[in-house]
Amino acid sequence: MSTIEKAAAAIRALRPRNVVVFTGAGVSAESGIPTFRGEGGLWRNFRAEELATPEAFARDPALVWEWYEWRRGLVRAAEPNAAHRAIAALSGAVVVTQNVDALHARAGSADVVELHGNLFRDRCTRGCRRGGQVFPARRSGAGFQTPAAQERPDPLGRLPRCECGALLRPDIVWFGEMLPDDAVERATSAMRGADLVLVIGTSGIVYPAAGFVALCGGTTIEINPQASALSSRCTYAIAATATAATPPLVEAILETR
Ligand code: BV8
Ligand code: ZN
Repeated sequence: MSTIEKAAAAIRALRPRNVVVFTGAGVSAESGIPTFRGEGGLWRNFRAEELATPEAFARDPALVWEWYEWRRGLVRAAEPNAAHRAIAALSGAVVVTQNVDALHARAGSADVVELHGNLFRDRCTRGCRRGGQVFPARRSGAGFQTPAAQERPDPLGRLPRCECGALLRPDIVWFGEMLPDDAVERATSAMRGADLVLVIGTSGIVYPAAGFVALCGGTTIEINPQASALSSRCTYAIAATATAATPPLVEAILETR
């Protein structure tokens, strides 16, 4: 019996009522979005840890904006894959994602907790929040293009600014920054109440996100072609890709409803 079949049998026996799907960059890999630490994980020869920091933005906001606009272009050109779509078929499930690509929402998942923010939202560096909302994603299409570094006559003058005059920044959690309180609360309560957590496509390296999985007292099933820092703590570790293993596990969950 394969590990997928064993895990599916366990799901049928469990008849889970509170399902959480915890995802990392690997769930979007088959949509063509490079992961952070896998092969091809270099983002246009930058590492996330070099640019996804407040210090990098303070040092060279135009470079950081250029990097995020490049990533926005990648994600806009991508489509949710069979794993995102299978997860979206799990009505009532809470998706707790480390990803900022919004592909779960585009696939139709209704209850998504974005631990690390959203690539397509901006926010004011001075903290303006009209009505408690962050600024909506700016115009679609080409989005914000910075000129190449050497042509930046007045980079700050060409960067997106809030109406208060301060720079806008991507509404994303950078390294060294706290996760949004509401996301932490929602993820904590979902994990604590879960009788089944699918852990899909994460190396389990980044904290505090990776620590949420340990809050689940129920069955945890990992899907990852490589062993991760979470594999040994999961009830089942399925060495397969997200699009190969997620649909059969979702089917087993739906059969129990
Ligand atoms: C915090 C948004 C504390 C950015 C991200 C030193 C200095 C500063 C901080 C630290 C430090 N040491 C440790 C820390 C803490 C740090 C951290 O954990 N660092 C790691 C690198 C060690 N964490 C933080 O900084 C967090 N904040 O700690 O604040 C604090 C305390 C007090 C006061 C103030 C602050 C904030 C972390 C959030 C960072 N932002 N994203 C952006 O996207 O630009 S994290 C980034 O990594 C992404 O969100 C990504 O999702 C996430 C986690 O990575 P994974 O998703 O797991 O991706 P990865 O590439 O690693 O793995 C992919 C997996 O998929 C692999 O296992 C692969 O095998 C698998 N895979 C591949 N293909 C497939 C597949 N699986 C299935 N199917 C496939 N086809
Ligand atoms: Zn402002």
